[in-house]
Amino acid sequence: MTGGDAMIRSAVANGIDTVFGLPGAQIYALFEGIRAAGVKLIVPRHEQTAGYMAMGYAKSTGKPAVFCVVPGPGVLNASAALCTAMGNCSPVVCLTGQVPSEYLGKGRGHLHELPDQLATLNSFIKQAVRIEDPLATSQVVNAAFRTARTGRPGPVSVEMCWDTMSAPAAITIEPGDFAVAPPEIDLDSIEAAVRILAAARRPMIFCGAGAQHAAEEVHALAQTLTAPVTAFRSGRGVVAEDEALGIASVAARELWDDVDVAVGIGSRLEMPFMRWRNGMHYEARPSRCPTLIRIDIDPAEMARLIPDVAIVGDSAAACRLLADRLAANRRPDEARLGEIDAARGLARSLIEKIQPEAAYLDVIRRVLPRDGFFVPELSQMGFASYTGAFPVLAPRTYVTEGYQGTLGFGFPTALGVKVAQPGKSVVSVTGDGGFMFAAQELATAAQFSIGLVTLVFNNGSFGNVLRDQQQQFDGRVVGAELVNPDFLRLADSFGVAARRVGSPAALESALESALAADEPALIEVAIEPGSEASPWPLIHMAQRPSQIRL
Ligand SMILES: Cc1ncc(C[n+]2csc(CCOP(=O)(O)OP(=O)(O)O)c2C)c(N)n1
Repeated sequence: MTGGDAMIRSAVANGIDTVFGLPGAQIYALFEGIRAAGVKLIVPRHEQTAGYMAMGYAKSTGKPAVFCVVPGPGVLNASAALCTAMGNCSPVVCLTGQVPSEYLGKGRGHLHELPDQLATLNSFIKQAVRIEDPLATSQVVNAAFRTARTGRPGPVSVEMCWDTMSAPAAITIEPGDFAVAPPEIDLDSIEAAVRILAAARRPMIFCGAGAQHAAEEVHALAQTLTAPVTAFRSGRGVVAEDEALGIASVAARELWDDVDVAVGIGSRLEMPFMRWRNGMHYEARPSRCPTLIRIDIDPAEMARLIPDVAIVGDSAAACRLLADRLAANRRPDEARLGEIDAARGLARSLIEKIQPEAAYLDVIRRVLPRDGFFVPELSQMGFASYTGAFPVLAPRTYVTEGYQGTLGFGFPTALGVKVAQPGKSVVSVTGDGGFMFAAQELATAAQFSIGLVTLVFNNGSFGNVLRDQQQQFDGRVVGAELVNPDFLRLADSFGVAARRVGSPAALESALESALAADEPALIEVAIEPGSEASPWPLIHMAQRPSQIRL
């Protein structure tokens, strides 16, 4: 087999049955390998989408996903997806090529040559490696999958030179490497946390992406403590936000000032320490802070934000140990449940003032099944959804971009989510600006029958920028107004069904029928430019929400 065959067969040995990829001469051997192995291939119209689709696949399943692109410009086209996957902890594996081995490092200017692709990638993804010896292909690819899944998950790339990838060699494929051993948990740290939590009066739990696989154990811990469980983006849905202990950010902020012990689970704790405080000021050891317990698989996190008790290990195992040890020490706290409910009610009354976003998000929540997927964007609807205006009801169903805030990730990522979740409803909720970053992928949706429903909220502007500029620069607007295509005719020309609506009620029936059809669909929602209430007072909350005037 060729090196390319071996790369694909090794990916298959690691559980891969679908690849997102865009071909080119240097990686023809990879595509021949995809064909020979019978792997499903989805070909988008830009490499960024190959990366985002893999990210959506990985984020919504918790399993690794693979994309294949040409080196140099192909890899760089996918680089925004790769840095986003790094930020949101997606185990994405990029298989790519390289110049012929005799040209490596010569600077001769061979096709797709970068001065140092490995160094470039290694500066912002988890690891980039090259297969130097074709006979070691299986071991290198297995190690790449292990790296992507071990510790804090993240993107990895594996490259191979054009000549070695194309040449036949006597390569053996070893079984995939599925056993990822988490670090052993130091029981002293568990005991220290138990002592603090046993006496905690108003503990609160913050989840991040690192808690998504641990829903049962987080529930057990939360119930033992009668602790509200909250999250900003990546950790939402671990505890459903319509359960007694599940709350989104606004309700959590209302309770925060009285919290005596905060427990971070697989979370960077961006919300309390960067959003609810001065985001320009960095404190590794925050002042004015409840006692802080952090559970994280990445020991480096404990230096970036220093807790009182650091538990390094798998969050499911750590929560189980804590819940078991605390069960005898704690009683259900009815009064606390009342406080959580009151905070939820207050949050709802404030969120209802964020119009029309709240009304549209209500409709989407009503129509989308509990286990349906919602992929937001950097947009008025997306930002408003952070507040709890869109309650998240199941793990992994709210697929976000994490701290990179990458405009344009939403539609292509949602395509990948739908490929991974063919039997589930998937909705991409985007602004007109963000949608146009990858609008041509309507072709991919049509060609591969990806039944994603995309809602384009069209306010004819980079609305967030428009409002910021109007508010901060005496009404002067620079570079925020857009001239858009006719989205219905655009979608139609790609063979994608499209409708335009202008009210939440009209969206309700349009969304119901689009989801029922389970075919690629675009719904344009016409929004008067500048008419959206700003969701930001309910995102950067220096004060308790009950003191905020909207
Ligand atoms: C890659 C990238 N480029 C630029 C931005 C800055 N940015 C954030 S929101 C936004 C405007 C989004 O406009 P649109 O998608 O139309 O949504 P709206 O705010 O109008 O609802 C821009 C330009 C960003 N976050 N990411």
